[in-house]
Amino acid sequence: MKTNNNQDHDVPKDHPRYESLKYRHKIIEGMKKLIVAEAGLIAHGRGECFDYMLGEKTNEIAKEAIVAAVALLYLAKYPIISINGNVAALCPKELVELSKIINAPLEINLFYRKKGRVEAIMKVLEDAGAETILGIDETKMVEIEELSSNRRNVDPNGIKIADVVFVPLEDGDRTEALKKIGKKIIAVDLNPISRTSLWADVTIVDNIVRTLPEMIKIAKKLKDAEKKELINIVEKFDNKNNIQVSLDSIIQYIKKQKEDAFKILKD
Ligand code: PTJ
Repeated sequence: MKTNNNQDHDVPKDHPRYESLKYRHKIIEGMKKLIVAEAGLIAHGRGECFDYMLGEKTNEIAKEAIVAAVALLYLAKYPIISINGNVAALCPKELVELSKIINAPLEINLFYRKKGRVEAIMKVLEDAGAETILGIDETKMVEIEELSSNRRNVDPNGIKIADVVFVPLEDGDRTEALKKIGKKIIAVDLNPISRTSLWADVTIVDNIVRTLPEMIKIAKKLKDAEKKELINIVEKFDNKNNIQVSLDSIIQYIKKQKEDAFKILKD
């Protein structure tokens, strides 16, 4: 039997699952460097499963949600980008670029606290060009009382005062708590019926690795847009419809696979 001794995770570019394996290995490497929590591997696997059912592409409704998300971030008084281990491992450069374009600080806010994780995430963001990172000084943190998880400790100059919080890849408890204290939430979640997806004001049902480059593109396009235009985009966006259409995409994709799945065996 052939064994796979490939310990450095080099994936041949012609591998049919190259993209997916590349990001899987980024998560594994991230875990070895303490950036990603052990549970982050499981979260990633759950995401992969939904991504598969979305055809591993950014669909039209996700693109609409991305435009609404960017408009909402531009309209915010204090927008903030919340960073966890998975996003930091998958797309640090894009997080930093988006943060600079829309002028929204990055705040590290972790579910699984473990010694060395904040520092490891800080390093990967700094290596990607981040200048200011919030959520790093434990002594200055304040609590969000409505939340019982580790995520309740937030930066007084970040999530605490933010009116719009961008939470890529999130657990449901915090989204609910942040909503209850009046914040607007933008979430990226491949699972359209997670509690985060349902609670958020704008849910981008897509893979964060595709969403961030698209957000950067739209952020550049809307940079000089008038406030009226941004308000119009946000008002026209309907998150309930967005989630329902995302679920329809999954249903249609599965139906198509029911017909087409075995065709690949003929190639
Ligand atoms: O770094 P920490 O300590 O803050 O922990 C981060 C994780 C992600 C481990 C923590 O927040 C967690 O346990 O999250 P959940 O509850 O597993 O939720 C993660 C959600 O993200 C699930 O609904 C997944 O389907 C979704 N997801 C996973 N990978 C991606 C994704 N959504 C978008 N893009 C992905 N690449």
